[in-house]
Amino acid sequence: MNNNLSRRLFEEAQKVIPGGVNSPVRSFRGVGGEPPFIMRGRGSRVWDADNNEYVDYLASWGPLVLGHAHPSVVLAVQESASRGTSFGAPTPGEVELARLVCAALPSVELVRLVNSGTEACMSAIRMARAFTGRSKVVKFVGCYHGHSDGLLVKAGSGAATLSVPDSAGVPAAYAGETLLADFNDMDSVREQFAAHRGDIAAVIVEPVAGNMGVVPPGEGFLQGLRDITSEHGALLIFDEVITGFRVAHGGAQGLYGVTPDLTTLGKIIGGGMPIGAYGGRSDVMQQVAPLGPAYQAGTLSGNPVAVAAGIATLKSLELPGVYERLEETAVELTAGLQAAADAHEVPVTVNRVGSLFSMFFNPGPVDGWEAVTRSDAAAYARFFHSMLEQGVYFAPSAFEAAFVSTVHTPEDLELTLAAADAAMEKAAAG
Ligand code: HOZ
Repeated sequence: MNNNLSRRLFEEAQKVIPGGVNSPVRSFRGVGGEPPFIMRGRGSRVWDADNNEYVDYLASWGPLVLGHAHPSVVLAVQESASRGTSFGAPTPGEVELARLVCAALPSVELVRLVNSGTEACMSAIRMARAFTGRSKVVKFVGCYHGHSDGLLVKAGSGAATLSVPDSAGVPAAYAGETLLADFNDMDSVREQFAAHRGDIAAVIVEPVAGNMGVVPPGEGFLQGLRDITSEHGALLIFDEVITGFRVAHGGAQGLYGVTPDLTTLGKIIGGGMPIGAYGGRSDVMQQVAPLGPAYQAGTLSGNPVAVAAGIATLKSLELPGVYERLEETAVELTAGLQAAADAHEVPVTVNRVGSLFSMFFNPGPVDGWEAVTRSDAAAYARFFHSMLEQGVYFAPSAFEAAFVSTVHTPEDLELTLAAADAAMEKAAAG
C-alpha cells in the first residue's frame, strides 16, 4: 500500500500541530505507525491522500450513522450555509432539532444545544450541582465524558489508550470532586454514597460504555443507579453522546427503559458537524441562564449549519426499518468477525449493542474496566494494521468502539470478513 503523501502530510503536520493531530485518538500511538490523511468519503468508504480506499467502521467516532456525504445531509448543509453560517441569534432550525430530540427522548423536557460532547457533559454537571447545591460527582473508571477538568479522572478513550487517564494540568481540587466507581458494580456505587452522604450531586454514566470498547450494562445496573440516586437526592446523568440515536432511536434510555434526570448528546445529532446537547427534567434545566443562576453560553451554540445536518440525519433515522437494518448488518458482521477469530484460535470477545460494537482480544466475558485491561493490545494492533492494509478502517486503539452505518453493504461485509480471516492469522502470529 502506497502511503507516501500521507507520510509527508504527517511530517508537515507535526511541525505545526502538537503530535500532528487535533485529537490524540487520531495519532495511531495505540497501535503504532502513522495515520492516513483522509481526503474524502462517500457512503461506507473513505479515501486517503494516496487514494487508498477503505471500508470505514470509524464513522468519525460515531456520528456518521448514515455514512459519508449522505445526499440529504449534504443538501441540508449546502442550503443552510448558503443562507449564512452563523448569526449569534436564535434560528428556527434550533427549535426543530430540539423538538426532534425531545420527541425521541421523553426524559428530555428542555434541551440546550452546545458545540461538543465535552461541553454537554461539563454543562450537565454544572446544572446538577446548581440544582442540588452539592459538589461531588460519581463517574465510572474507563468511562469518558470529554476532556473537561473534573472528568479526566480514570478516563477511557484516548486518555486510557495513551496512558494519561488522569491528565496533567488538572488541579487536585477539581479531581477531588470526582468520585470513582466501577462500571457494572453497584457495590462500588453504594460505597461512595455511604462515604459521601449528602455531598453527591450526580452520577454520570455512559449507559452502554463506549469509550473502553463497548461494555453493555449488566442486568439491573442502570436501574440500580436510578434507584440509588433517587434515594439520595442526587441526579442521574446518562452520557448518550455515543449511544444517542445509535443503539436505538430512543437511545440507551429507551432500550433499557431507565429514565435519567439529565442526558448529554453529541455526534449523531450533528450528522457529522460539531454539536452537543444537554437536556432533561424541566426543573433542573431551569437552572441555566437566562432562566436561572447557572451560566452556560456559546457564540456558535446551535450553529445553523450543524443544526441543519442534525435535522437531516434525525429525519432519515425516523424512516421505518432503519434500526432493524442497522442491527441485522451488525449481527452478521460481528458473527463473522467472531468466527474469523475462532477459526484462528485467537481469543476474542465481541460485545455489541445495536450497531455499536467492539472486539476485545481476550477470552471474556468483558463486563467492566478490569476485564477490558486484560485485553491483548498488541494482538489488536496486528489485527488493525492487517485490516488497514487490506482496506478496512477500524479505530486505531484496542479500547474504542466500531460503528455500523445504514450504508454498509453485503459487499462491504464480504470484503471485511475476508480481510478479517487474514488479519486474525496475523493477530495469532504474535
Ligand atoms: N469519544 C470519542 C472517542 N471514543 C472521541 C474522539 C476524540 O477524542 O477525538
